[in-house]
Amino acid sequence: MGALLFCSNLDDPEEWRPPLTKLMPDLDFRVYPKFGDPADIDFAMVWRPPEEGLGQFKNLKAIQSLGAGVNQLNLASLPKGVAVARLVDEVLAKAMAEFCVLTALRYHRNIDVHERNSRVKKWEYIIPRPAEQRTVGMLGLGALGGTAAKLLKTIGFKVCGWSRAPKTIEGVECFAGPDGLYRMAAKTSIVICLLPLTPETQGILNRKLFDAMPQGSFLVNLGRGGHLKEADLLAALESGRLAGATLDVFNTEPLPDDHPFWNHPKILVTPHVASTGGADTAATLVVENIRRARAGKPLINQVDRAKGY
Ligand code: NDP
Ligand code: OXD
Repeated sequence: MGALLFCSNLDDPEEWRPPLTKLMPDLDFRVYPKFGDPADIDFAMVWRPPEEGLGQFKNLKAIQSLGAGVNQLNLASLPKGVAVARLVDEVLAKAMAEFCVLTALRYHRNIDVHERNSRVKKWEYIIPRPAEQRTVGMLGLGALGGTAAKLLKTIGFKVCGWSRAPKTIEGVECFAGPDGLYRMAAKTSIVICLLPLTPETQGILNRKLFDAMPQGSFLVNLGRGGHLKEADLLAALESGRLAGATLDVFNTEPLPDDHPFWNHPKILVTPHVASTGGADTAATLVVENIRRARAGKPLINQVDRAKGY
């Protein structure tokens, strides 16, 4: 039987080893760079591939991303014919949906303004509006965006969503395709990005999108740093086109100390914490994928390498 290679500069292998070996006691769990004979490795759990790539593992059947996103794997660089799966489950999706509700309510109930006011002892009564008068737009209606859209709906918000292929979700006004994006943006004063980062979505949070949104709207980026044109955001906040932004993901993480986002009064920086899956709950899914890979079956959450997500 083959061995599993664990390779991450972020994740602790000792968090994964116990739940995986509990479910699969004969699992041969090896941690990069001490993997022994590369020919033994048939399954890899990876956040970012090592610098030399994964080409030396000639018997590799599948790669389990340690994230829900896979852009950091650089799909084109991975050995051809090897299946790739994303790590996303109900626990992660629920935590992400909570974060979306939290950020949407923070803007909807003007908490960002009250936070700023409280620093300068300013008593400003702003009449709260019902959630039904606010439209939130989700960019991405997949495992995460779709779950968040439904939870936002239960709060009372009007919810719109945008995907690549047309979709139907009860209670959510769905848009698709490039022109659908701007039709949706015109209706939504809080846009939340939960897209995968692909060549098509790179830089999609840009001036054209901000100009299509109502004056004084809000942006929440939970996808990847590469979705955002940073200079366009700063200009939109400066002009008042956007009234605030919450950013959880960045081109360089941790965000460098001298980055202008840190001290910006209208930007909330969070350190890639919108959601995360725990090893304990996700181990079942990983073990199932090890079994499937070894049996030559499609993986759970298998990525379409041509589409990039
Ligand atoms: P999915 O693959 O399940 O869904 C992706 C969605 O984006 C789909 O609705 C898809 O459309 C849509 N989409 C993709 N490309 C385009 C396009 N060109 N135009 C319009 N819509 C497009 O992904 P998840 O929901 O699981 O995850 C989304 C992203 O969230 C991840 O890739 C990752 O970057 C990020 N993430 C962030 C975390 C954080 O803590 N900040 C944690 C986990 C993930 P269609 O349905 O038509 O295919
Ligand atoms: C991600 C994750 O892909 O944290 O961002 O899972």
